[in-house]
Amino acid sequence: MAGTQVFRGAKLATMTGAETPYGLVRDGAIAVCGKTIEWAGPADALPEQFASAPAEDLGGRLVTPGLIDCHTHVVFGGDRAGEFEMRLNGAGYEAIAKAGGGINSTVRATREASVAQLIEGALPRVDAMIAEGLTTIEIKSGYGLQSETELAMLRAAREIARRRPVEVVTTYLGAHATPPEYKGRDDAFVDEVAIPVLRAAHAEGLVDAVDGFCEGIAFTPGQVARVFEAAKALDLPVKLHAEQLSNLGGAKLAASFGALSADHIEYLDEDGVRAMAGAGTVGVILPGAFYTLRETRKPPIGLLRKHGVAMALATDCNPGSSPLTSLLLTMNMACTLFAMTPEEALAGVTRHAARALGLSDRGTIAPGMRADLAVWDVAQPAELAYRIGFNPLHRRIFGGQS
Ligand code: DI6
Ligand code: FE
Repeated sequence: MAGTQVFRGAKLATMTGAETPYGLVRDGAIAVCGKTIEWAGPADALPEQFASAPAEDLGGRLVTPGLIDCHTHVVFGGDRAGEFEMRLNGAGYEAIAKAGGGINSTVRATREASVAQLIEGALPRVDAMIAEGLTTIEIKSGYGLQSETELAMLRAAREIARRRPVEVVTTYLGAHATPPEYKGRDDAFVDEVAIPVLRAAHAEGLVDAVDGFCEGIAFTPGQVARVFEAAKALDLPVKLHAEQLSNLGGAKLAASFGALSADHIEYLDEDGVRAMAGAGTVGVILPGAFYTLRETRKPPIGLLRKHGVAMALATDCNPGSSPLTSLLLTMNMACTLFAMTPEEALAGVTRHAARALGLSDRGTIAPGMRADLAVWDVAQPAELAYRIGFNPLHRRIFGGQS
């Protein structure tokens, strides 16, 4: 077939959810036409129609779906190394936030940055992720908290997809924190800024989904529900930072809106897990924030498994609670800190991450899927989560292009 390309000599971790661990095909082949996988399976079963297509031997290397980071705040101004230092000298994350530091210090720096500066700041972080096989990234707003800067963050996020071979999914996170000019007037901020700016950003085509931060230091379930109602009216999917530092019933609220995901969820209880299972809401596990904040309460992995809630894994890359740009290290942390299995970790950055973004065209190696692939110099898939600080990526294929 014209324009078709075949990869042979590949050990495929198809991640299709089939019975075999990792959906592994030991001696596999993949036929790619344009941006799409036409066929994938055992090399000796490659259909006749692909026999004459140009073929490339991958030398027995492991091929996985391209990695997907489904929760990042990778666009922001400034950094918070000073705050990191303060925490290690005894100040708490919530105390720093209440004293005007934390998220609001990044808000100040982000408001001072131009779109060009936001892009320049984010690209090295995105490049570090791409170097580890990333092909799709979600990027949130939420450090502007005023019209102009929220729009600037989302424009910067869209521009990253034009500057780099990576797909970007944007999330509007206007209800992330209350900025200083609205201090003590959270409700007014939600109604006068978070919701109207969502409508403006949506009108500019900048929003793929809507998120909120439901927490004692952020917004109540009632305030989040108002933002979600506005999202629903625009036909936008929702997701939520829920149960990170306490249990306010955020995951249950998210599930009641049919949310794509509830994220962090360290304090999630079985009731919340049941609600997520019923709604098909993905649990996004963020070990980078748990690690950085030296939290001790772990997400209820056993309950999520028991109720069949899909678990995704993401970096939560942000300057405060998770200055992390490595999905491989995220996988390792999920295994070592939360006892997720290496297979769950890989599913968390492929199949389940795609689901957390509402994307049905990626995250597995199967016919009809985007030809986003990562080729690794490893003998077995468990090595991806096993190593610490080592990058075995051999090459990345993005939309069929090397
Ligand atoms: N939870 C997080 O982990 C990030 N945002 C949120 O709602 C942290 C944001 C920050 O500290 O800058
Ligand atoms: Fe986050």
